[in-house]
Amino acid sequence: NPKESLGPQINYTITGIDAGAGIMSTTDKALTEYGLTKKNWQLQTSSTAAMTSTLDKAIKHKQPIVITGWQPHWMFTKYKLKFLKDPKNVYGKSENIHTITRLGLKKDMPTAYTLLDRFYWTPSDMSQVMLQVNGGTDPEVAAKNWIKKNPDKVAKWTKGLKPITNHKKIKLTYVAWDSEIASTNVVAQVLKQLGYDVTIQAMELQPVWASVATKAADAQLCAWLPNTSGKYYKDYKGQFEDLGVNLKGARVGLAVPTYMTSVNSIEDLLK
Ligand code: PBE
Repeated sequence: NPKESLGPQINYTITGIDAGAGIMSTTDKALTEYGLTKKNWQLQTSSTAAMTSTLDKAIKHKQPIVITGWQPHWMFTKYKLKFLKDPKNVYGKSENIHTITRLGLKKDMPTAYTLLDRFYWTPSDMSQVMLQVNGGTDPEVAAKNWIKKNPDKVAKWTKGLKPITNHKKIKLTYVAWDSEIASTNVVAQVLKQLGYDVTIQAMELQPVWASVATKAADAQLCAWLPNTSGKYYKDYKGQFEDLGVNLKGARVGLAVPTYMTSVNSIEDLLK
């Protein structure tokens, strides 16, 4: 019944993802700033896989659901979703993903540093890898496929770089989100082509930042800025090098299926 208010229909619950994600702390902030906490709204912690499976079920039955959503992600390709308007601008308008390295990498591994510095792709590039992985392709294979299909882009990143000959070890840390699985695997493959002995290790977001700050890892590609990873950017300032944007035009917010025609703004959750 579209006239019935939304809260009771979905138990005043926003379906979220892993607790460590930036989008979860931003959503906690949104709940407070929009006065939703006072109205008993809550954010449910789960995982991306659990959230998208709950979303899939809701959409099959055309039931209402509010999720923590972001782009680029295959959820926006697979389902008709819309971001809720955010008049208080809690999530920020749009975000870029940055490449972050440990201090001293430029001197220690100039070839890897140059590659990391040049690595840049579009949401559509990233989506091509994500969709393969979502379809069941192993991430390493999906990364290799993308590299094979995009030799011109890869050649721009590696222009003038000679493969190293001493098989230096390099380690990238990442959070196992679809977007970062895609970027980290692609960069890892290109570093391998450049002769590096590459390790990638998945962990939560805070340990990813800590690993680079303590030089336990060499680089990470998970920095959604200025908002989503903003807390860690501030906390670890001075203990990493920001190589700038590797993807432009990401977006984070609350999202609902487009059939929820009367819910268009976060403020509509109060109705
Ligand atoms: N995300 C996807 C991450 C960044 C990448 C939006 C789930 C987050 O920190 O919330």
